Amino acid sequence: MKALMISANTEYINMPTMPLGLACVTEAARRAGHETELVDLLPGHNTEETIRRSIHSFSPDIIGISVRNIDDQCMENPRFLLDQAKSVISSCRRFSDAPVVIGGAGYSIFPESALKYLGADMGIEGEGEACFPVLLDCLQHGRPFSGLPGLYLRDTGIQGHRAFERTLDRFHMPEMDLFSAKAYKEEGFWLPVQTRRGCPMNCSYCSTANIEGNMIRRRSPESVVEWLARCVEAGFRRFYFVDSIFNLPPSYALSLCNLICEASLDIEWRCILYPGNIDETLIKAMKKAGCSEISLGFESGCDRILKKMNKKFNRRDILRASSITADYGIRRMGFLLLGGPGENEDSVMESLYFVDSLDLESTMLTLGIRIYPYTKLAKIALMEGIIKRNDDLLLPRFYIIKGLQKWLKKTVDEWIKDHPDWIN
Ligand code: B12
Repeated sequence: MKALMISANTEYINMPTMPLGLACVTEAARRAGHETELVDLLPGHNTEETIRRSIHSFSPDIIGISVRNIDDQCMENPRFLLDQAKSVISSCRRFSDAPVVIGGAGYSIFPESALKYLGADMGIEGEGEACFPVLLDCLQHGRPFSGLPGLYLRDTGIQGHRAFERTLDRFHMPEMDLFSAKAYKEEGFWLPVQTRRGCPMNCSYCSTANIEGNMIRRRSPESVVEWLARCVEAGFRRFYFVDSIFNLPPSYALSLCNLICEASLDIEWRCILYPGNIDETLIKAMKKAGCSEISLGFESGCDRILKKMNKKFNRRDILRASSITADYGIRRMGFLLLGGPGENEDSVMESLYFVDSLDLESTMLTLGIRIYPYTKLAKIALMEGIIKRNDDLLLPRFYIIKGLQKWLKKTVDEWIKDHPDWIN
């Protein structure tokens, strides 16, 4: 089968992101003997023309499209990014009769409603490496799709419950030719690398369990380092560990860092650090292995709110994480998510002053929290009448505690004026 794989994301918000997930699925399909071509629409200029040309020259039997972003999670002025994917699908329909299959993080949070909204033929919820090649085989040999794990059809819905591969080494990491590095050169980029999937932390607002499940599944650190070494050989030097939490479990993170050091890879990397239970030995090893920046996802600086968010750390832990990383010269970007359940003027001011005292290199402030299905936040929002039972939440809905919005906006605007390194 000839599978044209398209990454629909054209957003530069925060940083340009290379389509690692689509590359993983493409790698799996070609290792299963199918002919593939990957088109990354981000660096291009004329999406419709790029699609037309790719379809014309490749003549695909099937088109796989990766849907990363639904929206930008900005309450004040939300941008609904799914329409970009919708127009990519329309272009595919214009130039080809091949069936269109969608997947990706954005799709997996809303498998039914996103499929309906986007008008694709099928969707694969969760990781695509196992199901997509089997789907291609079924299409090639005219076999039925029933029972395929995580597959949704537009007309008949789910075909089989999604599966979570326990040993990620069963899925090959993508070869470098799947990343159009040259096209990204001008922007500068951090090559994404994933070592683990799944998050058991169950933060009250988070959608990761919907996307990757709540059990940590890993690649062996050896296979990750072997891949990094090949990337270095191919000329890549900067990496972004896209695991939801880099330091979980800490023993895994430590082995990974030690192996990177042993391999003498001269690389620079960033990751997302959970502020709980930080051990100096790990931070030291991270620095030695090339970590230059961490995203510290604490979200609040008030213990009462942290508890409500189901965070397993407190202000003391955040302070410790921040000061140890600073001691090792690692840049720190902090995140504050203000206006959630239980928030009041005191807790907001406590957070602002606390984060100010950390003296981070930068802080990202978000007002209001995007509500995702199956979360504790969605339950609270339903109880408080902010959302309705039949609201599928595909169109972004936000939680902001009643009565605080105006004051919060004014306070944050004033705060940011005096803090040039804070971003809203
Ligand atoms: C790391 C990360 C970032 C990093 C990215 C760094 C980098 N260099 O790539 C940073 C911090 C920069 C970032 C920024 C943003 N992010 Co972000 N990010 C993530 C995170 C944690 C991991 C993404 C990732 O790379 N996963 C690893 C790859 C391998 O997995 P994958 O892409 O999901 O692919 C698998 C499957 O989905 C599937 N699949 C993928 N494509 C396809 C295609 C087909 C055909 C099939 C069958 C299957 C399939 O198979 C793949 C392999 O198993 C996710 C949350 C999560 N746990 O997924 C959020 C997430 C994707 N981000 C999200 C958002 C919103 C954003 C921002 C808009 C936030 C902002 N306002 O700044 C920006 C947008 C950036 C951009 N330019 O597009 C949302 C998207 C949902 C939504 N509401 O839109 C997520 C889901 C988090 C959330 N809130 O729920 N992000």
